Amino acid sequence: MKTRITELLGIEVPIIQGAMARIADGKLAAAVSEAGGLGIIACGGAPAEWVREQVSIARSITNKPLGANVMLMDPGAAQTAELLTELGIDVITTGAGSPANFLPMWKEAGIKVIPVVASTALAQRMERLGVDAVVAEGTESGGHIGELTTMALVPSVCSAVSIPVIGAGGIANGRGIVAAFALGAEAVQMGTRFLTVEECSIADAYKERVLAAKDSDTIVTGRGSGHPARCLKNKFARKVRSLEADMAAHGDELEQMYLGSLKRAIDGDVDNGSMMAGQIAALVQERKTAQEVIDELMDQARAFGALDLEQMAQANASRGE
Ligand code: TUI
Repeated sequence: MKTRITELLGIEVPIIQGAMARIADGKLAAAVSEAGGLGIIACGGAPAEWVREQVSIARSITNKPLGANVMLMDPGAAQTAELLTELGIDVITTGAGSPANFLPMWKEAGIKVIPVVASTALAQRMERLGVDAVVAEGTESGGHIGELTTMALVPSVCSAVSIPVIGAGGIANGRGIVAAFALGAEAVQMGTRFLTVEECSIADAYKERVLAAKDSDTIVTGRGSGHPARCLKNKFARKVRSLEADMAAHGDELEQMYLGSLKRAIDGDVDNGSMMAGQIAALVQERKTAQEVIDELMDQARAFGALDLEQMAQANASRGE
């Protein structure tokens, strides 16, 4: 199917795999791209050698368009930004800040740039800078989050900008895709839905927690330190929340706890790790391949017979005319 996003990126279905820090590697991203969506390698916190290796792994699996994410709070963001340009990545998404400093370099190299935004004001600033599209990510998402819900953010961003908008946060099935399009999106980004696919390399114990999660099983840590992040409830998250009640007394201890917390989760320590996941983990109930997930999502979305996704995307593309 065609929307402004599938045309812009040269992909077959309007589904982008969210960049999940320390999780979304070359193997996962390649599987999603090969299935017709856009796979994204998450470079946040990763050394240059790892990024180089993952891009090479992905390229050995697929020749289809491939993306990478630069986490702007990462102290190594500038180095990653340059490396990805050198490696000739097709698409760069950014998170947790403004990519203004890197934009001229990326555009010069012909890279499609898609910042993730959590507010309408930032979406407008990004459009003025000349980005290709934005991901409007609601607070239902896993990982680092803003305040606004997808339901409020996506239509607000769509009314304020003319570039295409990708909806994200709380989307994991065909209903979610159709809902995002109804709000004005021309594609969706999903992270949590891809946590349990075969090509995702996290420990089985983490996957089992995602599969078992109910809708009330996520919690937001880090509000106290100004870096809110949604993860599954566990011993780690509860301890962080209780220490956050008194930041002055526990700031140092919290910093120690966060060190390596993503890696612990990915390695299967479901008690002491931070298992990032979105609220929609409740809907993720099976293990499939990336190809099976993408096929199922598109079948489900199309099954809402009265709602033609391509027609909706065309209407969304001509908004404001
Ligand atoms: O970036 C994300 N999600 C992430 S990053 C990440 S890595 C991490 N590791 C450990 C602890 C915490 C994080 C995990 N998940 N999503 C995109 C996103 N960007 N969400 C919200 C924002 C955002 C917030 C404020 C973007 C810009 C912004 O303001 C920038 C400005 O200049 O106004």
